[in-house]
Amino acid sequence: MNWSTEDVKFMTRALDVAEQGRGKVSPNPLVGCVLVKDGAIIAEGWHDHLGGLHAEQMAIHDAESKGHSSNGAIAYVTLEPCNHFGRTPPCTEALMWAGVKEVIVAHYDPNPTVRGKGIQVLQDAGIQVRQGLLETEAAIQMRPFLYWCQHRQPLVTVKMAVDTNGSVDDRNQQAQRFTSEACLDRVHALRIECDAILIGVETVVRDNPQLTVRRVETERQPLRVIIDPNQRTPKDAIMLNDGYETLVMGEEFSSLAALLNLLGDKEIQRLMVEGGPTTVGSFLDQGLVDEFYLIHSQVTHQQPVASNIDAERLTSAGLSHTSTESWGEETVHLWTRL
Ligand code: AOF
Ligand code: ZN
Repeated sequence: MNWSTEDVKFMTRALDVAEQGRGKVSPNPLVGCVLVKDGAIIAEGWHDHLGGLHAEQMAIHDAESKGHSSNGAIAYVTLEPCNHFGRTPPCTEALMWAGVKEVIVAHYDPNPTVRGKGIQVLQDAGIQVRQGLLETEAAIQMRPFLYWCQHRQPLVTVKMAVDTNGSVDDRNQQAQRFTSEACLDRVHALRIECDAILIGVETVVRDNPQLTVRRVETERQPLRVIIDPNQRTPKDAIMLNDGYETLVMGEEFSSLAALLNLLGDKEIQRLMVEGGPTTVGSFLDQGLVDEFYLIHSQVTHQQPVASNIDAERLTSAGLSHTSTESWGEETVHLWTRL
């Protein structure tokens, strides 16, 4: 397909506006839409939060509220318009009703209730449809949704912080944080993009963590999951008493694949593993990690607890080093399954 620089510009904008829903739409994908007439954007919309309008419908409303007619417009949408009655009525009908003459789609919708039908219905109604513009970019943006549609399990993201020698903790002192405030902000921003956060019972016993999102504004908290085969979670653990949901998984879930299936059934599309070396090691050794954020702190522990994570172990778990970022004072290496 030949795409003009104008096409690329408008779809890039649709991808940009979709970002406004980040952390709020799961288990739906991030979706953006712009309406273009005479070479100019007349309206924009995005899927803002779960239960809110779909991107196309918000864009059509936006045009109306600005006094523009959508009749004869071209719609650039990052996801194939839906053709089903879900939490909202079908976007295909909204586009037809609005008189849109052409729809340009970045990525098809792999949701079985929608698959392929959205584009077909629009074409049957005489609307021109082209698909595939910035498809890779859209796939990256909605990766957890696409992953879950395909596997019915969550994408697994690990976060682990290590000191200058690769240690995760200091036996010398009470458990405490050893990364910067700015780094912690980034961790909370990552948490809100995940539907669930998992740790092993060791971490609960030693740190008694909250595992909530506190440093970024949010209306929902990720589900918390503790792997606890021998029922060692203290009854007074914060996570069991703060009013937010926590699942304690017993020995029947020592097979992690079964646990991932269960979370997939609960529409958990992205799981963050924040556990210690044992929990993280099990996920790695079973080849279940899709992304690994390895945070390098500048601190040196007195009595180190080895993470046992190095390039060789990550590589044998099927991961490749894809980027290096700065999170406050820390250097973060991202490893992903390609
Ligand atoms: C669109 N535009 O902005 C989004 C779509 O149950 P619902 O109504 O929330 O629909 C959810 C499904 O619709 C979701 O799984 C995905 O297939 C599609 N999302 N479709 O046309 C949008 N967010
Ligand atoms: Zn829709």
